[in-house]
Amino acid sequence: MTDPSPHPAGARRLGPAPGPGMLDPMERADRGMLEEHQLKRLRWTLAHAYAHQPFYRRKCEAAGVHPDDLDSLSDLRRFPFTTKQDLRDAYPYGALAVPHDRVLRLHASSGTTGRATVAGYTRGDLDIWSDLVARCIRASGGRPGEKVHVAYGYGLFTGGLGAHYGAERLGCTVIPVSGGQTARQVQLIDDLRPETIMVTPSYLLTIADAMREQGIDPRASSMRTAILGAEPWTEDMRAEIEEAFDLHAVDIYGLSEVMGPGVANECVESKDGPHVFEDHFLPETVDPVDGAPVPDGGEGELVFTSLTKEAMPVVRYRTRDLSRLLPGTARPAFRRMERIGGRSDDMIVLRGVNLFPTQVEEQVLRVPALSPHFQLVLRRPGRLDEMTVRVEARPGIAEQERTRAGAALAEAVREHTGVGAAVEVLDPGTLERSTGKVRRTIDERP
Ligand code: DLL
Repeated sequence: MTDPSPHPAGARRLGPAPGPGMLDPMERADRGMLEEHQLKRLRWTLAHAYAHQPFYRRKCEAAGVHPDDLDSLSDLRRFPFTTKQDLRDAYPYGALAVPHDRVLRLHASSGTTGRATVAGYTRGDLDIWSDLVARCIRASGGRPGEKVHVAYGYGLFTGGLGAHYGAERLGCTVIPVSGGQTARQVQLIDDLRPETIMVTPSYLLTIADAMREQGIDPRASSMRTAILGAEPWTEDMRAEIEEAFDLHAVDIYGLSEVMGPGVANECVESKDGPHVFEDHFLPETVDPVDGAPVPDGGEGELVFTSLTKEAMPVVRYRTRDLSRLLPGTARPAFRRMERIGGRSDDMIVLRGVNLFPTQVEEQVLRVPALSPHFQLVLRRPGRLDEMTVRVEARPGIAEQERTRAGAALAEAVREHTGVGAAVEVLDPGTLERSTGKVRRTIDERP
């Protein structure tokens, strides 16, 4: 049997809400006011994309719709989607809707699932992006005057620079470390004493291990807030990280095609999934197979329409991220998105069963003798696919206990996912450590 979770869901420790005076007017608006605002901005976006994005205009013409056909927000579903393939076909500059001399910066998506897509930003876009990331840091518990350690990678990836300018905008001192050089990260955290860290959850675990190796207790660190995203993570991982560092771990979501980090962020006073910043991004959920609308509350692929972006507006962009839209709580006008369980691209299909690495993560974290460092290896030795979970034991776990933990994990994975998997329990420190977005699945199938 699986050991019971050491971190029962619902035991979340919540942080203090920002005072109403600290919020942007739109964070305090009511739904009616927000929707009025959205409709105005949506009209502008559709007209802008139609006039300046030739690929999107062609799609509209083929579908027989024109921006003037939009009378209400619900009319948006008559408009065609924008897909990753559309943006790839437009590579490098075909999706830009303003002249080059108005584009101040370019970023690119990681390109892990094919050719990269390029994103451009005008001065106005960069300004709004900074405002929104400042909003994220505030929602997470960060305050002006504090220090923010940025360990998201700087460069074409939107994580580093996106976090950086948002922290400056809020009035924080930024420590722009970028990813990698883990020993140095530890030293800088110890010396410069940041209150907040912005980093991928997997890399924060790497940092925790490195601290312990250097004889530093992560719980004694100055950090009180961790703003974690860019990859899927689970509620159990939140508990693991909060316990390891004695801080609040909060979820930040975004994607380069839509802007970068800051499309949605959790509020530390509720920790119940990121609120989508609907004054700038209109979310929908659709059936990932046929694109049919999925009503709020149902699971579907997230689709975003930008409402204010100038350089690269996106209309109904299919993210491939699976989630649900839920009513707002801490920011009542903004809908929340359920924590992303996975991207349709990361879904493993094993002997007919669909599985996301996060489902295995949940089970790993419920076995106390196992560390959160794991990898899934897929092979096809004969005719059938096989999956091996390679997971590290926590330090100081005896051989016998490891064997028991491996068996417990194998059983939990079978019970909760329907997939039979072999489990290899490895020595601590064996698996390659993440310094950015973690790669959980090694697919060696032909
Ligand atoms: O990862 C932007 C970002 C940077 C977000 C820093 C948060 C923090 P891309 O490289 O374009 O942009 O990758 C976007 O990463 O479609 C999701 O699949 C995944 N992702 C991002 N945030 C989360 C999250 C950045 N909080 C892709 N939870 C998205 C789960 C996330 N997945």
